[in-house]
Amino acid sequence: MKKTAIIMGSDSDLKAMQGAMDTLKALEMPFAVRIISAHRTPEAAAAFAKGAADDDYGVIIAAAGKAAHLAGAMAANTILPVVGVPMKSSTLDGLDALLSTVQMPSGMPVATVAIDGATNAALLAAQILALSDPALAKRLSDYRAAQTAKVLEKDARISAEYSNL
Ligand code: RP5
Repeated sequence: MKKTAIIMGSDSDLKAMQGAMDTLKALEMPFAVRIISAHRTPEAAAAFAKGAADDDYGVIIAAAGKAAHLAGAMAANTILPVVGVPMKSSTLDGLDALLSTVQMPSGMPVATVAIDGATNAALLAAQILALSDPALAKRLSDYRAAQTAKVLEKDARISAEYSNL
């Protein structure tokens, strides 16, 4: 299976991205975790994106906060799908990063998930790679079924406890 890259602009993004690592692990997907910044290490960012397809990556997840250009910088240097995760910051609650990540110009797409949406970024990566991997597609279907069962179980429990019919 092709690898997924989880790139973060700073080690301060690590905690918010834990959900992506947990989800990829649960789906038995190989992934690399790197700290690469569009602004602080721009050469490394370009080099990673340019080499990613040859290095057997299939999807790049790029998480950054504030004036978040990491996902766009990745997209500029590869035709691999890039999933952008805007990071919540202390000053503008992530709205700055959301707009910076989502407002890509036509011709250069970044699939942007919610602010701190690490888990959905991993699931989107899985869905992309599952197109050519039936075993992964089965694990994704099982993941969905388990999620559905959990909600149905909560509905039954809460309904029995709180309804007054
Ligand atoms: C962004 O700036 C990073 O992705 C991080 O979310 C934010 C703050 O970085 P630090 O100053 O905490 O390293 O580039």
